[in-house]
Amino acid sequence: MTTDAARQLSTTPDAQSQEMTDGFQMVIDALKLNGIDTIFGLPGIPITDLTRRAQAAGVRVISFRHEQNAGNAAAIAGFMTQKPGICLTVSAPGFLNGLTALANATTNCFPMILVSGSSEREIVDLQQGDYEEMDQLAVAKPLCKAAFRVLHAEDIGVGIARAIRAAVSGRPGGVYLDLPAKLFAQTLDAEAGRKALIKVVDPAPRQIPARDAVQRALELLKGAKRPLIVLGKGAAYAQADADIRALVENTGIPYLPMSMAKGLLPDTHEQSAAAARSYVLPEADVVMLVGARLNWLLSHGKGKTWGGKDHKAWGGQKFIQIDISPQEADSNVRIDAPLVGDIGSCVAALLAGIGANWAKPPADWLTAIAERKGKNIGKMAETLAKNPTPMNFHSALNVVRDIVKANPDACLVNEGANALDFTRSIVDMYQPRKRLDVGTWGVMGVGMGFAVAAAVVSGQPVIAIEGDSAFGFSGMEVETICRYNLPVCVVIFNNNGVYRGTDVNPTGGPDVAPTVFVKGARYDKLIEAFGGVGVHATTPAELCKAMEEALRSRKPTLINAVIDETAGTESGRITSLNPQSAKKKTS
Ligand SMILES: Cc1ncc(C[n+]2csc(CCOP(=O)(O)OP(=O)(O)O)c2C)c(N)n1
Ligand SMILES: [Mg+2]
Repeated sequence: MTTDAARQLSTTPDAQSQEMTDGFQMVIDALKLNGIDTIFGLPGIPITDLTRRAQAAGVRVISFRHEQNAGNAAAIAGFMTQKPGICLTVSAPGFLNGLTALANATTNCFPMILVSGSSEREIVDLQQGDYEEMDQLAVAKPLCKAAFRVLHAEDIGVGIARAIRAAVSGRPGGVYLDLPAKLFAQTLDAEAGRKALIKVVDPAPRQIPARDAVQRALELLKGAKRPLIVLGKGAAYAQADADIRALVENTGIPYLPMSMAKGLLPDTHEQSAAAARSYVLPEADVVMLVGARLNWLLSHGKGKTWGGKDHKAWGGQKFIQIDISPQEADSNVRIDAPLVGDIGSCVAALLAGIGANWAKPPADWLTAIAERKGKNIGKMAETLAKNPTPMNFHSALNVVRDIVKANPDACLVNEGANALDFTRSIVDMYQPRKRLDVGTWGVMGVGMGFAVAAAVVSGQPVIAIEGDSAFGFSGMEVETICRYNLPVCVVIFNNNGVYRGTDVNPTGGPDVAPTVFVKGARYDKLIEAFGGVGVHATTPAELCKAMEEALRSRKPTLINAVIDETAGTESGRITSLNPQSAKKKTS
């Protein structure tokens, strides 16, 4: 502990008349006052003492090896708890390392606050070349929901209150808070400091939908012959689990969960139409979107996926869209009944209107879906039962699927291309907010940050299913996992590369193809360097044994699961997004 910190902590009530506080303490006090008990970060000038003193003050400080991973941890902690996750970094390069996570949080509507120390304003603004000089506020602004800078210690309370409100109110997102080095050292009378703090009252106020908008939505739903509900990540975030389930069950309408809404209702629910997705999207006549945006993940609500004649044509659906942002409707196609408000309030209002006597959807619609589902699930069961050598995605995921079923409390982190797509479609989730993945951007690198935060926030075991490429983006955090002794079981689906391991260099030169890694790499050895458990698994039986043991022991574990290097496809399920030149190949 620094002498400053020791002095601070040893201040007795008797000395209260001269009791002073400082910028460091004000930041810690402001966070604690607002129920923030964890900081994800990476120390260095000017925030090293802030990390020490936060820990001394009882805040849990999780120290990472790279700021991007700390940022991703903060973001997913925000998603899981509805409290803004805090990522703390040093200036310029540390800030920039955290910025990708901040931008990703904003894109995904995860509430987080990137708090970065910064260099001396006078020097930065005159561009005189300070240590880690950068106008961080200006850089952050276009990439987040709001950005603030605090110059005076007495404004720290306001700065943190504004950051919290911006992060969690309305549509949640990433917020940047710039704290210049000089701020931390400023002192002020402790009593004045205490009075300048703000405990934010009702940081995410409910937004009640208008009655006529609810009525319009209900009318549309009532007239539907082939209705469908789409549950998005926003619905999972809302923590309105019981009401959302009641909405689905009381109406009897089939539903599709988006990736991170899996488990909001158990994926095995009879009304889940996930296994008949390609049938229900084009066939539905009224679609109710609950916290789901019509972005690329839903093919923008148009094109062949939705029954349109070509990739730009609209299908015939009418849409009801529940969203907290009044600007979301009509972003891609016409929304016939926008319902603006927080998801909990909107769903509660709909439920009240639906009552007990709502007519279930026509039987022919439900039967047609059930038939497709049955057929597809049967086909998948056949594929999963095969036991090829080497192991492929399916035979490995058959194991993961059973392990997750037996451990429904565990969080499932997932990234990769094939490793992502196959896991999403094969592994059922049973509880809300347990599936944490690459989200709106399909970004690689969230894996270990998400895994650390999920373990810290939930106290439950975490299973991370990682493509070997995906893992590489955050792999050094296995040291963090070991250091904090977190119950994380990382499973690397090692197919020797990005998408597959079979590409060859067409020139015949010594460099391998751009998508190919060292063949037969032993990722399991990495975690052993830090005292964790490493396992090399080449069969489903070995994988099963290792995962069961990891979940039982709660020891940090990394399983190198060897997957057939020919098994994957280019970009997984989104091959079509790769640009194809119209130019004829000459060779
Ligand atoms: C930050 C970032 N960089 C690059 C990509 C492009 N990309 C998409 S998936 C992927 C890796 C796929 O390989 P792997 O994780 O091994 O999964 P596999 O398909 O082999 O199972 C990459 C590099 C991305 N999505 N995000
Ligand atoms: Mg791979």
